[in-house]
Amino acid sequence: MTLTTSPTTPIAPTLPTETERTPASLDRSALNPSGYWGLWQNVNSTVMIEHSRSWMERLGWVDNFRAAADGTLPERRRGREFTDSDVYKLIEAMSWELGRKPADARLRAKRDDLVRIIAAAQEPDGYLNTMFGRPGQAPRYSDLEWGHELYDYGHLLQAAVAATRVDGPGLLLDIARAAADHIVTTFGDTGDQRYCGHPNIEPALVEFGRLTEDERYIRQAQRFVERRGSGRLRGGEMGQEYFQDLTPVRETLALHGHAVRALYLAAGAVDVAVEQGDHKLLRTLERQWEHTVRRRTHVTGGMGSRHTGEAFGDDWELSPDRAYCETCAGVGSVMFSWRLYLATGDQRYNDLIERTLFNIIATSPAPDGHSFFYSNPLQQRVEGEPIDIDTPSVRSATSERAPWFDVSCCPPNVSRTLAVLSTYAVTSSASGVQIVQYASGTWTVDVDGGPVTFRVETDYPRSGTVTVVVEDAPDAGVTMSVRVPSWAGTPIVRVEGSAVAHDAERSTEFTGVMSGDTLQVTFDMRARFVSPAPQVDALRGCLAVEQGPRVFALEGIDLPAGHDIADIEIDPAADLAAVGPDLVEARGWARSDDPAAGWPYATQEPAHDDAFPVRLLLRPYAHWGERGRTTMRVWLPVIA
Ligand code: FUB
Ligand code: ZN
Repeated sequence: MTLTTSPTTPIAPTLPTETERTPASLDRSALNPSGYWGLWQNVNSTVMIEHSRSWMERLGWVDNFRAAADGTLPERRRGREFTDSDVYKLIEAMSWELGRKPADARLRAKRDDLVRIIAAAQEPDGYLNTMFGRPGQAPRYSDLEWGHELYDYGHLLQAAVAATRVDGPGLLLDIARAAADHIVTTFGDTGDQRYCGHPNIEPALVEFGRLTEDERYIRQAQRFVERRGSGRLRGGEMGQEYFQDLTPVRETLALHGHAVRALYLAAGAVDVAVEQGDHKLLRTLERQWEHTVRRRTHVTGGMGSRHTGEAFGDDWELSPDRAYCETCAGVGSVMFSWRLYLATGDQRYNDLIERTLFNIIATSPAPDGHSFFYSNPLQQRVEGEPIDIDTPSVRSATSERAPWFDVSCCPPNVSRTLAVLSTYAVTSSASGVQIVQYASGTWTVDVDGGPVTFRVETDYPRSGTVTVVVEDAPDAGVTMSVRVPSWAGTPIVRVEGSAVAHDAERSTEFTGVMSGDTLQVTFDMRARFVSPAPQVDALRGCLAVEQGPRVFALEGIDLPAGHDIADIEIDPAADLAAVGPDLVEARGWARSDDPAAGWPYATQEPAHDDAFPVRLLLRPYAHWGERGRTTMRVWLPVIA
């Protein structure tokens, strides 16, 4: 079997076969460990990955594989039906980490141990799942709606892609190839014509096909994408929309149903469109993205308006307190947007990635990496109950991050994303280098004429200055561009050296960049108000505050004693002031509830003479809940 892992193949999760833009490689990039994202990577590497591993051991999710090999299933099986996938996601995160830190022998030993445990559980025909198929268990593929077998394989294949791109072929590739062959045999043209209740196998099969240069896997992904929407899944109490089985992908106008499912499917459909050169399908997916972002996405980039079904809502259904915004939906959104950016070069996709990274992915884990938000609502009305750090939590209910969940898809999803962040920051094409996310670190990428090595120095998002120091460039010079975020206006640009700066489509382009040049852009980082479209009825009369790419929030803990966050209104006429690196001051009013009013309705607007002025301190939404249980809101009512 040929493998696309020559020394020049980048190490990254998504590598389209034919592409103008190639993601940076994990082994040729490094985030500065004291930068914003470098710090997160460090917490991931030193705490989060091991935290997830130990919970999976403690709860028996790894033991399920041991029991499968021992023949002691189903008696010993523990956890929800999809826990196999979490072990695979963990292996993926560990593998990418090994791409960053190949000398980490302890991590390698733990990863390899997990791979051996999984290998022992695989059936001779490639089938691998701890929940189905043995005496006493439901038969294989007897519950495609809820069983997650193909979803689990998706994570297995993605883990194998990571391990193989990092280390070359090994046992995990063999396991994944046997599983992928089994899938093609079972679900091919002459086989079972159904598909999984939870998409994920689609992007995974495409990437596995790219890795192995085996068209069969890509064609199987295409089959799964094309079949969906034919109503072959039993809708049950959630209905077929939950599974994206109401309309074929090509006829779907906006993402709908369960948000993570919809986003993974969309990501896989982009992969299929790109590999098949299917421009019509690609355009359809771009339109789905446009509609979803315009009408079904929260200001944080969060997706999923409904707790019921963890689902997208209808157009404009963006209520802040009921927002679900699962962390995994944030990961899925990054996957979808990243594929569209690679396919089109359009910077609006990177804008959404940035928003989602700073306001969803960075919100989920606590700074110490030991606890997580599963859902990310934009308003918390009550402090909620204290979390027991020794007990898995239900998905979400309180204002504290939980150490683990009965359904713990999110923590390892964050881990696998953080580990590869340097590859999402920079792409290269024959003619140049594109810096699309700002993080301090170093990168080497290839362009026509040779490698380009540069370092980015910035404390973004705390400041808006991004400095690119070019250490090595081809003698003929290179073109480098820096994305200009949609909120940023025209940046201030400085050059030291021979490069020349131009305004380009949603970026600043530097031509004729030589070794030794320094390029600098400075974005306006003044805090600003943002208002919702009038159609978002749940947000009428409210404003939010942003600074750079970050959304800010007011927490009850910062209010004067005795005030409920529900009593606060913001004054849009007063200036916003940055009073600290992560602190914005606004002016507002506090009004007391009047129990004598009897109920919350009156024929007249409330008068202002019962309100008194308050100083409002807003902090990045990503940091909310870090100082203890509290109420919180992003959207603040404007004084009446
Ligand atoms: O079904 C597997 C995962 O569990 C989903 O992606 C999450 O939304 C959670 O329901
Ligand atoms: Zn999740």
